Amino acid sequence: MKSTLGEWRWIGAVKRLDLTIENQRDYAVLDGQWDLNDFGVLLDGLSARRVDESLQNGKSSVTCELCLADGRNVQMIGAFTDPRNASGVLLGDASLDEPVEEPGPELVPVFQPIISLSDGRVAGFEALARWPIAAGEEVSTTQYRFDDKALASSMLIHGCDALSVWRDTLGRDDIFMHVNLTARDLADTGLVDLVQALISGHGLSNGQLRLELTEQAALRNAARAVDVARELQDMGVGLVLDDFGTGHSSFMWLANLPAGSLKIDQDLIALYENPRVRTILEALTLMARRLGMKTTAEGVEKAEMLPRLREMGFDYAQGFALQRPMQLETATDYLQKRVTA
Ligand code: G
Ligand code: MN
Repeated sequence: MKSTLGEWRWIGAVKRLDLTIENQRDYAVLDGQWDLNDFGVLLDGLSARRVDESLQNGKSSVTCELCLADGRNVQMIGAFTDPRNASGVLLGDASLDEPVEEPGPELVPVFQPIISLSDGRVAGFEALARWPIAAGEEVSTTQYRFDDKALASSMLIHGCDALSVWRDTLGRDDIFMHVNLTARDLADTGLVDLVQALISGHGLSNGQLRLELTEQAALRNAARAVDVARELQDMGVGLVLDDFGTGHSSFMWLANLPAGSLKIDQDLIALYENPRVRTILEALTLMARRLGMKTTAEGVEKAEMLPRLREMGFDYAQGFALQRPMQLETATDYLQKRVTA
């Protein structure tokens, strides 16, 4: 598993990379203030070039895999806070005693639209991870010990990148992006810093970035989850309770978390014709509205469900009946062309 090793800061005016390593003796060699050429000596040639390009080009986000001369990998993740300065976190293998992981295939971010049921417009997207097709077969995520923290960081970066592409190329700054977080991500002290760096680096508006949490994700440390959630909310990040209505979703959770919306689990949505389920769904949307929250029906597989869900009081719908997850280019095209349902 990767863990946060520390932080990095790039000061473009003096072309200096400051690395702060926290409590990780194994990585002490990285700690300090570096001239890029000197720093490059610690890395293999390709990594040195990647760092150089990422920092000198000033692209809004920075995601760099650094391969140290001893074979260990460190990820440098973050964003530019203005055209010359960037900062972020360093992730690496927790200890030298752990075997070095084989790198998995690189994930492909895909985006599934969330449609407003009142007018059929695209309100936002959920960022999802797909692994590339290898030798004609989809690579299952379970085949790889892919690590939660790196996944969430990567999806946060891709999600925020997409929002800035849509703003810059389509003039759309009214679109939101949902990114999924796990319990590990919530507990990671680097999360808030990374989110802050991405929001300011991309100049995102309040409420554009929304984090999806399942109750299971927060149960392990509910008090900390609520603290982190409040901190994120103060930064203008929306919170979404995912898979609501199944598993352990409880009303304490709803009472304590400052969430702006509820995603109702697809198993419950699939039973929308059952009279008891219908009553439950109507009560859920009413309760959400009274709490000032929006509701999304997820896993909508049939078009005929859309008017029914709207009658039941849902604000948004997401599912294969509307659109499958798409890569950035296709999603951009879709967003540009689709005006209403
Ligand atoms: O619960 P969560 O929001 O994380 O669900 C997202 C997952 O649901 C993704 O893996 C996505 O591909 C999948 N998904 C999206 N739409 C549909 C749908 O209409 N039917 C089913 N079965 N799965 C869907
Ligand atoms: Mn989700």
